[in-house]
Amino acid sequence: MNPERRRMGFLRVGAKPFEDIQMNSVTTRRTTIQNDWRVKEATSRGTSSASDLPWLPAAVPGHVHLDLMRAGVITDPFYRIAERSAAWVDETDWVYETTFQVEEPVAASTYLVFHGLDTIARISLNDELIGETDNMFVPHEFPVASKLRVGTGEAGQNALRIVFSSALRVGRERQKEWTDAGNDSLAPEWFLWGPRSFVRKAQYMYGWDWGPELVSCGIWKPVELVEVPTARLLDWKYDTTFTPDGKAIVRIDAFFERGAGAEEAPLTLTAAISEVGWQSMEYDDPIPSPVTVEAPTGSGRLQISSTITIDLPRRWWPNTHNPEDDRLHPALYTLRLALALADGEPVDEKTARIGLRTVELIREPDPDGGGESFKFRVNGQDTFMKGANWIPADSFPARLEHRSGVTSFPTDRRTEQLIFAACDAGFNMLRVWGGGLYESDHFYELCDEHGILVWQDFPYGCAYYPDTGTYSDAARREAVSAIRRLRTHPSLALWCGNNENDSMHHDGWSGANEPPRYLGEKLYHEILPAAVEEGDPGRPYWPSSPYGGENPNSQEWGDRHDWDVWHGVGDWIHYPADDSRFLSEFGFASSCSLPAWEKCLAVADRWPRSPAVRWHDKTRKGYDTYLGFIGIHFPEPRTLEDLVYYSQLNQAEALKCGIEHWRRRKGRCWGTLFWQFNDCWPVQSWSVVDSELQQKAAYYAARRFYQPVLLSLVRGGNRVEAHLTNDLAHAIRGEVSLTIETFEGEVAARVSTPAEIEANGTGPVATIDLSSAQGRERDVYLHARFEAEDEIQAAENYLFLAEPKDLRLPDPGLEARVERYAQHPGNWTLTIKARRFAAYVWWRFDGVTYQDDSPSTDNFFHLRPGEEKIMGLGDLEAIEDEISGRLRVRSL
Ligand code: BMA
Repeated sequence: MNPERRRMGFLRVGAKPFEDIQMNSVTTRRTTIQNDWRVKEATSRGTSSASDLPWLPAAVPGHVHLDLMRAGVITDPFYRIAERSAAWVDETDWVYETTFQVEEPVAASTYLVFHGLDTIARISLNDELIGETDNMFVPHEFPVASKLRVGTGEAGQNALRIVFSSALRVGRERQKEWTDAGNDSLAPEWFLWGPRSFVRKAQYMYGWDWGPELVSCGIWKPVELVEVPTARLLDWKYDTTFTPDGKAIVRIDAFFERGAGAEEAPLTLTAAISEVGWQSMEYDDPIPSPVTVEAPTGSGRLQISSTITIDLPRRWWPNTHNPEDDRLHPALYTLRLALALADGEPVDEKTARIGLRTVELIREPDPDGGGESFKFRVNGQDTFMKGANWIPADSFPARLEHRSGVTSFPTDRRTEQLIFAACDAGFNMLRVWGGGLYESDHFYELCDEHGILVWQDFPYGCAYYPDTGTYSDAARREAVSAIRRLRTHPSLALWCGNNENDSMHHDGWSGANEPPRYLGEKLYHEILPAAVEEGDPGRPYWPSSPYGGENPNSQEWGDRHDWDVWHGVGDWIHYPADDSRFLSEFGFASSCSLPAWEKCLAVADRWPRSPAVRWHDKTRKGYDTYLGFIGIHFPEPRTLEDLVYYSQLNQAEALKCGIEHWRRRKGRCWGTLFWQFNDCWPVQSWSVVDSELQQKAAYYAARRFYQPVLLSLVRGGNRVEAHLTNDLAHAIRGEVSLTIETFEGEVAARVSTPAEIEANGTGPVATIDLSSAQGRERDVYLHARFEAEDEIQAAENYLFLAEPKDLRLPDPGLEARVERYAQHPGNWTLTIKARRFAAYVWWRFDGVTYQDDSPSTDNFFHLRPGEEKIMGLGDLEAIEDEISGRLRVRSL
């Protein structure tokens, strides 16, 4: 992808932030309460008490662990095995306090809004209890007009206090209450029916097979005082109809609420749509004229609708699928909604990006056999989904929240870097996995801008959940709130009920300890689909991942998680036995990068079997099995650097093997979302980008195997067949050449043949006989290349005829240099040249966390004899001294 295009991606062209609205007495005012927070241990039930720790300064948004780390009370739990010694924090209750000043009288409708409290909290204002909360995923608000102290100096000081109860302890108590009340139940079990099932809080914080157990608590999203003298916009949705003559009719439904005393005030809502340009700040032409309608009077949640017709709509396409030019950014429009008094005085405003597209989930009986299709049709095109599973990008999600308040320009660089990386690797979908979060607005905005469709799980995962009484009511309220926030994003493709709960129950994960019924079923099969139908009709809903057919994890119906590889039969060579229709999970674990290890290990820990290295492996695989998997294909890791290199190469080959197979099966298979894209701390996991945002070998492999045009190789007996898979909206034709060559560069056999593949098609295009390689399998490699007639599309691939560890590779004679790019002295290039074949060339700057965010770099690649590769490294000015003399290049 063009880096230029990417940089444009986050210019907020045309978007007008709230701060620009002129404040006056009729306008809704939102003030962030961000300063002077402090934290202390609380006694168990609500009052703060003198305990051992003094009051510590607290950051809001934040988490208690982050405050304790800053104060030096605990060691960073990511460091070595410090996670263990932080366990007491989660058994403790914590109190947060601040004071804020209110100088002017406030409107009768004034609220304290908590955008996110993690989780079980009692809130008091000026020593009066104003509310209790127990869901991390939803905002909470409380009317406070009559409770605020107003005045200058001390008279206007308001004391806000939030006491967080230990979510672990409360979860245990609720579990006992549930059982004591005679409900359907099963014996308490830490993972499938433990405290986490009873608290609506991100499930991964309780520990996962790639994440630490840091349950934590805190004010994880901003706190605001919201004054509503006249009215405020609550949320909105839109729906697009494409007419036969090519227009788009956008119907917008906005929901608002009037302030006390303003129930009858004459109000209008103006809706305006303008095109977002990527070329310049000026390119923001208003398309249709704004539409103004009168707002209804009354109280409570009021609805107001308006319709705008766009004569020449530009469609929102997923990344790499725009039929006009696959490198174009998805088209976005800016929608502005403005509530005003009849005389034009502004009352409240919302600005957002919208995209015009259709997304359907196509499930049709398969005439060629059992089961049914499972594919996404975007703007009428069947689209193979290429992507991965997204987990929260930090164990403490507040570190990712916007620091300066919900209405400000988002600043979360980490999420940005990850979405850029997904986009550069050709992803068109991410699955926001059910053990995590409903992500931040910023996350979905980035997905909108970069054409990444989102498969959104509701946050329930790998467990039974109570699903009656207050639990089902709470689930319904949570779903309504999440749906209202996320439904405006063109990237949102699908709502999904949970992660793996249906297959867990079907497969009897709890063994003899079976519950009397499927606890949680009511949520995913009644409450959540009803909430989607009501709040976001038209968006597909899927009860679970995986789901479909009698066996939810079947290969014939719905989506499938293939964990036979890794958790079952083990080695990745078994992927081609899987003929599923949509792979929403499968993966192979590897070590994190050296920079990530350097962050979390002491020098003494830096060997493959040290206790700290093993602590940062939560896969529960058994360390010898994990190392054994590597040893099937690659040499045994003797150093930490070996562990990084060989495990990452093995993972890259694993994903390549599976994904190339499933892309060849396009027509039956319509998607691969591998497990998992990112990490939340430094760890050996299935991720391809680690917590230091270092791309692993499998990330660079993804850049190759997710290209719109893929050339892949399958060995069968004494021949190799080459396949072309074309995800473009037009046919491609050109020439394929297959060459068997020794590592020294002597050609043993070559085949060249014309090749053609229809739009969105796949098929075999060439074969080569292996007899010339017989007896020399360890000394040769197969190189395949496709050149299209249009000279734009090209693809290449490699195949070894022996295991990498058995290859008789000569010294490749690598030469590498980093230098300033003559034409642009701010930019640097890296050139690597091989005299003989170099397998899996890995370069890095020793001891430096270099951020590779340049789409033109590559790593862990092969070089043919005599080949030279020049890569742009971007601007290295800031780290010029750090990297000098530190370039390291290694090959197999
Ligand atoms: C599936 C996922 C995750 C897990 C992964 C690897 O179960 O949904 O829960 O991390 O497999 O075991």
